[in-house]
Amino acid sequence: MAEKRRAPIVGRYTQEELALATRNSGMPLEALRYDLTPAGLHYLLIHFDIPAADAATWELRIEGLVARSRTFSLAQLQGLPASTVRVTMECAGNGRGQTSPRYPSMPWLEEGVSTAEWTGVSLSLLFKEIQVKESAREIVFHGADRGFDRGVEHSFSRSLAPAEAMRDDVLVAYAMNGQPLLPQHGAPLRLVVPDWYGMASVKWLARIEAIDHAFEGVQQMGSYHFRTVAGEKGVPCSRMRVNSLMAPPGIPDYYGRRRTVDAGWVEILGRAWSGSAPIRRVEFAADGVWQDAVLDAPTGDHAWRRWTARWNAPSGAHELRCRATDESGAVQPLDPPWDVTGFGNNAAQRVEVIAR
Ligand SMILES: Nc1nc2c(c(=O)[nH]1)N[C@H]1C(S)=C(S)[C@@H](COP(=O)(O)O)O[C@H]1N2
Ligand SMILES: [Mo]
Repeated sequence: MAEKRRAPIVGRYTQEELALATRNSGMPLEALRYDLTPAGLHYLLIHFDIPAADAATWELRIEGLVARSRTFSLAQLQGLPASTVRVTMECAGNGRGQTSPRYPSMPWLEEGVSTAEWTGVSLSLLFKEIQVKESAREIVFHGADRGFDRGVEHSFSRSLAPAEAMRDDVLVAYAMNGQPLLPQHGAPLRLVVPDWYGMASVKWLARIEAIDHAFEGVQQMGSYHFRTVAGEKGVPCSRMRVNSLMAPPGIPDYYGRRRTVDAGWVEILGRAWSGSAPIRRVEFAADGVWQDAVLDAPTGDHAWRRWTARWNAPSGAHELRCRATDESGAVQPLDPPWDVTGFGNNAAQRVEVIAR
């Protein structure tokens, strides 16, 4: 595939980045207080345009290396046994805007993450009927949205290995938080792949195809790889790295977002998640002094975990941070890990606060 990678940027955001940032909203960090992000506050990442989609005539075609190709209407899928899964989804590019030089793309600071309850049909249930052949090497999921990236026209399509696609918790979802999907979240149908970065959860899902080779689509091979230098093959982005955020305490300044709190005891609340292993520990720091945060009970195998910490704030300027560790032993780094296209930045958050 032609690699016409954009040149990295040091310094001010470009008009193109601002256009992406206004189309693709993040979750306001105060929404970390909700176990489930209300649909209208869930972050958004839409590469092209939201396609015109009519739920009454929408069809999902499953074909390729399968014993029985089939086309399902939405009503047919809704007639099958339903599953609901609570999923924390994070954009692989979350944190890109904090790295320098940065790759010209969606300049997330840290707000490209949210949690929703998705309802739909388990893909493994559909596959029982369709029967994927032994010769299938990958399952490709095609979205109905289309556009260009780096000069190549394509639909947003992604693939998974059959074993990954067959997991019971991988859903063809038609509802979010108990309501029909909103247009911006993939109405009327989307894939939801728990634990993986968001790009795997293909929205406006129109076609599923079993193929006998590695899928080479732009969104599969061109993008979504960890690469230390441009042009190298790299490692595909898959499961979310361990990460955490706090809801910035106190009240913000309108323009600079800097926080003000009253001196004395401050309750800090946040969330921690990892697509690789359960959360083991969260630490909170004020001015570089780390303490263990208190973890709430988990609310699902694929959802973020709430944590709290108490901080006795002396008057003056302070820097707050938090970092999580998962059961694999992975811990968030203090500085952004280097990646050419700005994927997977799970560096510990920094929040500047003035206590008065
Ligand atoms: N068809 C399609 N699916 C897509 C995308 C897209 O642009 N088109 N964006 C992906 C990316 S990069 C992310 S992070 C998630 C975001 O899902 P959300 O907008 O519902 O939060 O959708 C994924 N699925
Ligand atoms: Mo993303």
